[in-house]
Amino acid sequence: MFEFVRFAVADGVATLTLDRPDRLNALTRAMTSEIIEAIKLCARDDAIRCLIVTGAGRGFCAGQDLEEFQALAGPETVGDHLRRGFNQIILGLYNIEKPVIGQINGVAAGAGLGIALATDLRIAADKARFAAAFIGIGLAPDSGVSWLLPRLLGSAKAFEMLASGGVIEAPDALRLGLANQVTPAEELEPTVLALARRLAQAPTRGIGLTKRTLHRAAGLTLAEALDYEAQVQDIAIGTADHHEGVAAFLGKRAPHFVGR
Ligand code: LHQ
Repeated sequence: MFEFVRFAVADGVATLTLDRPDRLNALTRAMTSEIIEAIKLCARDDAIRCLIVTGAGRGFCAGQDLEEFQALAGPETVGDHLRRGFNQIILGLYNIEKPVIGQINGVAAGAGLGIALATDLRIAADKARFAAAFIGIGLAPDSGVSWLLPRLLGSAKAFEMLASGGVIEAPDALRLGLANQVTPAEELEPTVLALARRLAQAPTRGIGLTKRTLHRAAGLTLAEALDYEAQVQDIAIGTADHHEGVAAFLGKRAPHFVGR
């Protein structure tokens, strides 16, 4: 179905693998369209209850394919290129109301850093690196990095990383809160798969609504956030998984959540 990504679904877990390993999975137009399409597929399919995003080979994603970008001619501005392409990937991952795990197998640079930051949980291999990369080619951050990075690192560290073009290695990423967990490279895939399978058995609607409230709260006062929480809880209380969770607790048995 796709040429530049691999997309597989098993046990409620979708795995989206960026698949141009000889270019460290740098993003071409065609690959960008495929990623957007795969995210839409995940959003539409209720049987998918967790998404893993990873890269083939030794890189996660090296951002814009600079060779292709150099060769692109036409009336489209860079701004339009971003609006049509990378912005849709970032918003798609951020807004999808299911858990998204970034399986950060190697370097995440530029727009690839943006993709990593747009996931909900980043589990990194010990050899993974996070590189802003934009300043190395004289650019300002894009792909959500200006918004997501300071929220994770704080503004001073984010500026340092962006302005210096410095690279953050996996152990520092863990210490700074950029990665949730770091594993030896050979343990990355099984660790992420086990986590994804657990999340795929969890109350998916509740997780989706958790994302919604966290995102919304970022722009609200406490009083507004309290009101928004109350609105969202009115939705959560009507889910099958809420009823199952309470019934299982009172019945002293393990819950069986169906994601609705
Ligand atoms: C690549 C790339 C790449 C093509 C490695 N393109 N081939 C938005 C709008 C418009 C324009 C520009 O950008 C954006 C947003 C952005 O994403 S800006 C940031 C763009 N990305 C970069 O500037 C990163 C460029 N890459 C690097 O700095 C390094 O490759 C990193 C630090 C990612 C990894 O370094 P190494 O581990 O030493 O690998 P390498 O450099 O040897 O790369 C392996 C191959 O992949 C190599 O090809 P080769 O034929 O020599 O084996 C690279 O040329 C190729 N590659 N990134 N973005």
